Amino acid sequence: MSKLAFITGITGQDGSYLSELLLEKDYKVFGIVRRTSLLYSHSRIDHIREKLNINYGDVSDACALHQFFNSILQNNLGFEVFEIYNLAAQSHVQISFEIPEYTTTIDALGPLHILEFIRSQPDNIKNKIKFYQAGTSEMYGKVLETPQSETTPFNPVSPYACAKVYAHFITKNYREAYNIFACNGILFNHESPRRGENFVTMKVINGIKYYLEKKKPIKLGNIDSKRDWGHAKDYVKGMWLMLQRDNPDDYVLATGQTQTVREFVEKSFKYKGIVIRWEGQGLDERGINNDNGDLLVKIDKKYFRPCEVDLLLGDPTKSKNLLEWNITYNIDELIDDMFKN
Ligand code: NAP
Ligand code: G4F
Repeated sequence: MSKLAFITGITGQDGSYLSELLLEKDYKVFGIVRRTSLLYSHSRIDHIREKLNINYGDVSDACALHQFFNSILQNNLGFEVFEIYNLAAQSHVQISFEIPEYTTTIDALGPLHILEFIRSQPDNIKNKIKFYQAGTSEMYGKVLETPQSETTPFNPVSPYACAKVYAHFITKNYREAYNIFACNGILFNHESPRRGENFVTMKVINGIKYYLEKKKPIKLGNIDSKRDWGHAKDYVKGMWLMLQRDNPDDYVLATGQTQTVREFVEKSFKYKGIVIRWEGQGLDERGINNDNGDLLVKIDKKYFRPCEVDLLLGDPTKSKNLLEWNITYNIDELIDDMFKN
């Protein structure tokens, strides 16, 4: 009897770590990749590519998605479980202000296309399908409570977060209306050496490497927002654990610690033995190398968002107690891994 897993967003940061985890656990892993004019965008899964079953697809194309699901089920009769992880998203918050409709199509309607497939299945198949929806702490937006837990109301402040709130509630709705095993993960920021280059942590790590080589400063936006940063490897384990429970539910994954972007910058420079001192205010603020006066950080208004999420701090108590989920990387170990790998 085979354990089947299907991952949308398999070429992304989380999709690549989740694929590795599921292969180790002897799942047959399926996924979709988008057609691109160059293949380098699949580089996060190059090392395991021959072990994966990949088709071209897009979560906006329900027809192709359903055909792929049907062919998997027909070719694996008698399967034990079919776990579907919906990780595909336009996942960049600032970019969602530039392409709100596209973000909504992918991030809100993508999961609905999958849930509709599950709903259409006869009970004997439906009962063996489990669904994971990649929800986010961005849904808390201008937070109404700190720390944020599964019971904290959402108050989204970006097109990305609004789309994810729809995805959260449609997942819950299909769980309750159609008795589908569907879980929402509410994941706080998680990073890794595979993080996309335009998220702030990777931008800082790459920026420091570039400074050491070329003496050029890093340009950043709001450095006073606070984030609860963990390591993606820990978070994909949590996704899998959610689907191993007897009953579906929603869970927060977070470290329970928060830092400003400024503190992340300071810690990352310190890792390379550089002490940064701040001068000026607002858009004129600058980070200076305390030893030699070099300009390390410049503030650029281009990276400010129309609305900002000021403070994220998660309460992972439920996941710790029910999933026995724990983090294995603190912020310093995360920075170490991002520099070394
Ligand atoms: P990521 O690195 O940006 O990966 C996104 C993945 O989605 C990529 O594989 C991308 O494919 C794929 N994708 C985008 N649009 C698609 C479409 N229309 N059809 C099919 N695939 C599509 O994101 P991540 O950091 O791994 O995050 C995974 C999921 O967790 C996302 O849903 C994100 O919103 C959510 N999340 C992330 C965090 C975090 O801190 N990382 C926290 C909470 C929630 P390409 O490679 O072709 O671009
Ligand atoms: O790294 P970020 O772009 O991550 P953000 O916006 O928190 O979103 C990430 O985490 C969410 C979970 O809470 C995910 F759902 C989402 O998919 C994504 O993975 O920005 C972090 C903070 C923000 O306050 C931003 O304004 O850093 C600030 N920032 C300052 N300068 C910058 C920059 N962010 C980016 N990307 N680039 C900058 O230059």
